[in-house]
Amino acid sequence: MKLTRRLALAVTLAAPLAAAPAMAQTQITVQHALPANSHTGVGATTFGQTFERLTNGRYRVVAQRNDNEREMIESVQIGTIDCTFTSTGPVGNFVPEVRVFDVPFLFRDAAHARGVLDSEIGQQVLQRFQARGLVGVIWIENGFRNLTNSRREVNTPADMRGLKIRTMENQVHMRAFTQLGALPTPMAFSELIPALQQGTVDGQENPISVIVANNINQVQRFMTLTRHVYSPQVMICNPQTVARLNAADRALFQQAAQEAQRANRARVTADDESGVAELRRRGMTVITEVDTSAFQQALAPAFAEWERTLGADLLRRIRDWRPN
Ligand code: EAX
Repeated sequence: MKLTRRLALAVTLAAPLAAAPAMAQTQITVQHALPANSHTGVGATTFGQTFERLTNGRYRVVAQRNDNEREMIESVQIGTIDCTFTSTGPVGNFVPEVRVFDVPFLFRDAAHARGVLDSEIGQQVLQRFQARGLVGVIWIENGFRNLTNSRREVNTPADMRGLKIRTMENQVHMRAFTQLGALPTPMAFSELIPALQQGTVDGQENPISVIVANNINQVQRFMTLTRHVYSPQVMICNPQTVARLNAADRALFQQAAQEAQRANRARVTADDESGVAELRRRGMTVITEVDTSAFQQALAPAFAEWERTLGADLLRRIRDWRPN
């Protein structure tokens, strides 16, 4: 067949496709710090799948991993990525009001924490993101943080003396570990595993979900179920990303974020239920009977400081919060 006829035939065959208007598809990029198969990855992918479904494919959500949370927040602020799911670890350096949730032993259990964050207390803190060029969309969850180290069993605060502990770049956490006699060493999550492998630090602290998902048991021998801090995560977006949504799509966006919160929290609950047995199966020594009151007593001077710097009334309201 002559070339001219082949081209003519090709154009004819393509015509119906060319006539159908190509469906415009807007891409939204979401970054998070952990593997896809983790409580954070589940949150991000659930958000993406739900928002794409609810908008009939008018939006495409691309979930990417970036294990430097401060970097992700900066990228959202300047608009190089649309959204991030991040722990509140570094967030207090951008939105100081968030630090109140980082106070050790503040929450009785996950239900208490989730209730406070979803209540007007948590919503008022989300509103503070706007003044910092960010949109706090919804609270999700990292979980209760536990101590691990490669040196020795830690049963009491005295056992922590002299341990070099990696912390997030979080002033409240650093103050707490200093008060306990440890040597806090702040760094991004991306630097953690190499620092543990090289012995730059002796230990770290993270929720069971993070420890299991990142095989931190491979570089840490001991874990003490201190549950010393409840670690929120938060979905943060660039204001332009949200402003470009019309009212109907913004409602769908929020609905997808709520779906992500549900999936993320369910995964943390499941990880907490199975994580100790899993980490012991992997060879970790896990101490579960912990005298947390001893740790709380050792932190008394720091608590007095946080009452002054983070607000005694707000801390009391959080501690006293009960479901209706
Ligand atoms: O967000 O940096 C941390 O220890 C965080 O808990 C981790 O990146 C999960």
